[in-house]
Amino acid sequence: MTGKIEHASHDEAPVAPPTDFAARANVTEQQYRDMYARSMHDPEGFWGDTARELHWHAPWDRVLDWQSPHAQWFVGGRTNIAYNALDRQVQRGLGDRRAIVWEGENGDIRTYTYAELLEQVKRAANALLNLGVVSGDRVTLYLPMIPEAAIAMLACARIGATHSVVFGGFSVSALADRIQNAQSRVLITADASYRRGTLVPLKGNADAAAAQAPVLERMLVVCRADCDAPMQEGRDTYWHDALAAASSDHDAAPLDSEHPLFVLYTSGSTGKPKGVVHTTGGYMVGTYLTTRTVFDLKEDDLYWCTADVGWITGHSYIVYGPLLNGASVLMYEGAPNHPDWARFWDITERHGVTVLYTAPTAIRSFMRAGDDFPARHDLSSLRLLGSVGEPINPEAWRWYHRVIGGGRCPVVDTWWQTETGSIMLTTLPGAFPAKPGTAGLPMFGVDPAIVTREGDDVPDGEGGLLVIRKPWPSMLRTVYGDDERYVRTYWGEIPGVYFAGDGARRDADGYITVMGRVDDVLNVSGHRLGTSEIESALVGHASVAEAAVVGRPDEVKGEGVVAFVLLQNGHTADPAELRRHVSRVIGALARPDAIYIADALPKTRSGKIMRRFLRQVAAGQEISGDTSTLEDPSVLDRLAATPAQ
Ligand code: 6R9
Repeated sequence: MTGKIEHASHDEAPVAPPTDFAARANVTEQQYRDMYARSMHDPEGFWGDTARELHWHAPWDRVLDWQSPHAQWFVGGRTNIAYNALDRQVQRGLGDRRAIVWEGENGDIRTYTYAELLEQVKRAANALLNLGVVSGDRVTLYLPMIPEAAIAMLACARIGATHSVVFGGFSVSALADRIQNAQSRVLITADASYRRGTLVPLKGNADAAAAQAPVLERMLVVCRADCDAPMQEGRDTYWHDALAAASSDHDAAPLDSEHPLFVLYTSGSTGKPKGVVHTTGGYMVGTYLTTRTVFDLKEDDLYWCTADVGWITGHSYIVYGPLLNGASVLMYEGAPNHPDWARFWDITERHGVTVLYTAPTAIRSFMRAGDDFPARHDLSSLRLLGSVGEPINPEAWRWYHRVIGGGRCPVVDTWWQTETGSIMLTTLPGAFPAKPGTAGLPMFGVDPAIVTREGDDVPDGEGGLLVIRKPWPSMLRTVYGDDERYVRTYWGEIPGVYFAGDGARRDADGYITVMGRVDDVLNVSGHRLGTSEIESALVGHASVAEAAVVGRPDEVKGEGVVAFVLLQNGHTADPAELRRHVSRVIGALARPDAIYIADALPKTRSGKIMRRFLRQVAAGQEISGDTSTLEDPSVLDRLAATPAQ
């Protein structure tokens, strides 16, 4: 599938929220305008008041200390995000409310109330302490979508251990790299996970990663499936044994507001994935406020975000933001098409999901599978829909709105990034009409601009680079172990402002349409992948001399991975083996969709690969543009005649 995705144009008809939705909305148009204006002219007052809605063990001295590009929020304050997510809810009388309703792919169902979740988290916190984990240590999590993932994150947060969650789809070597980079002595994993009816052997991967990560000392192993993974004496302990042996008494550690809460690795345009560092207080306040306002949460909602906890969306909008608001969260372990494409709609109907937050790539898959699947289910419990991960094309937006939302649910298209920690742009559901394909207005405290590479403003309606001009509470603080990379990557490209790689334009109403990455980062099914990572995986194979990777439009995945490969002398092409190799090195999500075995790459005289031309070849387009800077323009004709494999 290489169909071109239709992108948002200026003339999409706005879709107003239904009047009854708007009448009950947590934020009205006027409230948004007042709150936003205050967040711009009095940020310290605005954020101080918001933060005071949560519990602080000790008050802050200053709301913001901005030594550009380093921010500290709620300086000197002490708090604990797990305390705010759990103990505070129980104290507010919400102990019996459902915190997590979990459904396994195989049909298992477990429910935790806030009181039950708190008890589990306290035991897990003590279990970690019993392993010798202390505040400031990094703990790596490599887990399926099971409640223990949230419990483990919150347990780390409770004792001040910094969690590093690695997506369960990542390979052994990607896991080992992250364990080693974070210098993490403890890994929490599971025996296996259900995915499309088969068992994914997480513990086997964890064992293999441990062999490549000498820093690792201990493993806690959740028994999700059959519990028959081999356990290494002295190193591995079953989670259930460790929790049973641990006390259920634990006081949350009063942590400095800037204490590192987690590291989350994400791809950039160069080098290895970066460990994005988020801290405690600012991230807590940012996810708390955005969850309440964007998802319009009410007491009786059952909120479902279909992301994986291995990504930022899972951190901010499955675990922290919803629990900080006392929400009931649905969590699902498995694939959207198991046993068939109606699984999400079956879950929605049976559990009565009211707010659904998913990704454009999933929506496009549902569209292709056909309207019959949602039609088999009663989706009338839904009242609000959300989208995240990549630009949503208007056609998919309208389908989501009409077929899933029955035409009555607002759709919030939310733009943000691992680095931003919380939602930055969206159209608040009861406050403004939405424009299909357009994220919309800035969230509180967010000061966006569309600029040129030199930092000059671009007129409304024209494309440019999306930057943020002021610090915000949930912004990343640094790159783990490499602050210089933080400064250079995010604040050095366009001096004085935050830039993380997206192109966008703004219309006359101030709505911002994010058009996608302008750097060498691909967005494949909503997952970020650096082309350089895939290239270095490919050149790591004995048969490959050189590789260049680009994206091509893909009807379902948004972008597909296309690799141009030059072979070493004497080697023959084996595209299937190269795909397996990329899966082994990074994970199946990075596997190339098409491979071109080339005899040369289009390079400038200074040796720089001109990816622009490779993108044209990959998309099956005519070569266009100035080829005179190429050392050997005939390379392009030969490439265009090369079959993709
Ligand atoms: C939350 C998340 C971030 C990149 C980002 C952009 C793309 C995410 C989007 C969107 C257009 C949206 N992106 N949401 N583009 N509209 N609503 O996805 O974080 O994995 O770090 O990816 O995803 O390109 O720069 P992350």
